[in-house]
Formats: sequence, structure tokens, C-alpha cells
Amino acid sequence: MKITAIEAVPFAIPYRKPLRFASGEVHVAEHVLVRVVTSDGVVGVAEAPPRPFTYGETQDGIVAVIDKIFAPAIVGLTLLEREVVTARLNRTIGNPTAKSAIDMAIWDALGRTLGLRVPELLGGFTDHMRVSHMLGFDDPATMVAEAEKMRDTYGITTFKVKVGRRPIGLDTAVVRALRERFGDEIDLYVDGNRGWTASESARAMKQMSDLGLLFAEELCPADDVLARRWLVGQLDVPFIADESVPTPADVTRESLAGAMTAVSIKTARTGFTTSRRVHHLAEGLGLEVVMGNQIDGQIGTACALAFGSAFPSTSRNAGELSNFLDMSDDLLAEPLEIRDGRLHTSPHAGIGIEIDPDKLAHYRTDRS
Ligand code: MUC
Ligand code: MG
Repeated sequence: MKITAIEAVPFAIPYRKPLRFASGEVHVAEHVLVRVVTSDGVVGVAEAPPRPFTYGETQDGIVAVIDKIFAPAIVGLTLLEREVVTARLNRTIGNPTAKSAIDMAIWDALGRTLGLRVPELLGGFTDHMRVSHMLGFDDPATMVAEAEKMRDTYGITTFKVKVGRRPIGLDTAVVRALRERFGDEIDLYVDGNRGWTASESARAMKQMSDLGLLFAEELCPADDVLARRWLVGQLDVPFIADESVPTPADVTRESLAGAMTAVSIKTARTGFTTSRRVHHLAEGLGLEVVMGNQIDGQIGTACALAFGSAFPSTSRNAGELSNFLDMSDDLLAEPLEIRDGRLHTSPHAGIGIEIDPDKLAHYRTDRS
């Protein structure tokens, strides 16, 4: 069970269509595959998605921090020393997705070594999650057509609509068009990625007050401290904090400040070990939970599903588990399949995924 190597392999897979939102856009999945190799010959895998507009990480930076700092600090530990791993990773500031991919690949290797499934090692609450699809910026007709395709093809009936553009009517028109097209058939919530001010957010939420939204997410910056508290205090739906709470301490701070009433747990940024801490904190503070999407590929989605299915609060709401559908290809030997609006956890040990070696050889960018 000794960790003998940690490998960071950059790869690039184009999106069929880019995802656009208030803080950025993604055209190509330039992620890093992380492999944890053990003395028993077991290999655990996970992926790190660099999101410079959210965490400041880049693909090159993730490879460098793993090769130069994290791998030397962790090789030689066993798979059971996960808290030692976490403590050593946390000696370095930032780099959340690089740390998380290492953590999750270690859990994967542990599950494979023991012949046990990670969802059950984590909590084992259920074997599936309902799926929520994230709709990026476009005009109302195109976004309605995408929702229609997702519902007809995959049975998805929960949609997170990206908002935060100016004028606010651009986005409120989209949400209204979706509600008018689908009526009560679908659930809707909105995510502003800090694009609006607090007063714009308040106005937009008033304009949409008849549209039955489930949540509002990160509509304005948490750094607008008093304005954000003012906004959250007047909303009649839970306000999800996402990129403003990358650590458990941030969740505590923002909750005590009245700046959030729900939390997005993203395994891409808190792995399994720290996501467990965020989950327990949310339970203690009484925050509603949504499993978020870091614009993950299928590897990252399998990780979010493994964690989300493990607990009641993380599996209650639909999880954001479908944006890999916008990618032109992926690395898994057996692709994830969304059916009847649900994803089921893998029956296999560990996270339950296998990398297709031919696909990896094709998409990796560190070898010509
Ligand atoms: C989301 O929920 O915000 C877009 C930016 C980011 O950090 O994550 C995605 C999705
Ligand atoms: Mg968000």
C-alpha cells in the first residue's frame, strides 16, 4: 500500500461547443490526469481541471507543482495515511485542483487495493444521483433548444442557468423562456459567477420572482461584504456560495457573515477528504448542499458522483454531472451514461473507472 509514484499527465480534448459564463469560457478541456502508483502495482486515477479564472491554476502549473512539490512530499507514504497527505499538501498555498486530484487518486488506489467501492468507503448512502445540466450563455431560443435536447435525450429535468450579463434582462429573458417552454416539468436555478452587483442581483431576482427558482448561486462577489449580506438576507431562496468558499474555513467565515445559505461542494477543488469536511460543516451549520461542476470531464464527474451519492444531503438535490456531454471525446474506456436523468455509480472497486490507453496516448500533450 506504499505510494511509489505520482504522475501528472496533461491532455487536451476540444469541446464540441464552448461553455460561456460571467467569469470566463472554456473551449478545450486542458486537464491533467493524475496517477498514483503503489508498491502493489495498483494505479489510482483522478483529473485536475485548471480554472485560472476561479483558482489561478494553469495546466503547466498543475504539472509543475505535482512534479516538483507534491510528489516528492508524498511518495513513500501509504494509502492509509490520507491525513498526513492532506497536511503535507496544505503546506503549499492554493493549487486546489492539483491537491484534490492527488487526494482522489489515493482514495481510488485504496478502493482498488481493498476491492471496495469509494462511494461506499465514503458513506454508501445511495447508488445514484439525479443530474442537473448547466446551460452556458447564449440567446433564449438556443438555450431552450439545448434544454429540450437534454430532456429528450437524457431525461434531465433540472437546469442551472448561467446569468450575470448586462443588461440583466438578457438573462432573465432566458429563464422566463425556459419556464414558459417547460412549465413545471423542470427545476431551474441560476448562477451568476459574481457577474452582477448586489443591487443588480436583487433587481434580477425580483424580475424572476414568479419563475419558481430553486436557488441563486454566487450572483455577486462575496468581497462586496455588506452588499452581499444585504442581498442574501432579502432572498426567499437559498443562496449558494461556490467559488467564494474553496476551503472549509471559507464556508465557516461566509456563513457566519450571512453571505450564504447553501454550499456547492466540488470534488475538483476539495477532493474527497476535504469535501467530507465541507459536508460535515454544512450539516452542522444547516446549509443546503448542491454537488457542483468544475466543468469536469468524465473522470471528474465520476468523482463528484462517488462523493455525492455517499450522503443524504449531497444526493438530495440534483448534482451538476453532465457538462462532459459537451466534450468531443473523453478518456474513459467505458463512458458514463445518463439515463432517465440519473447517473449510477460504477459497480467496480475504487471510483470505478478505467482509462482507455489509446485515448490517453492520442490526447496527451506531453509526448509528440
Ligand atoms: C460553476 O458552478 O460556477 C464555472 C466557473 C467555475 O468556477 O465553475 C464553473 C461552474
Ligand atoms: Mg458556480
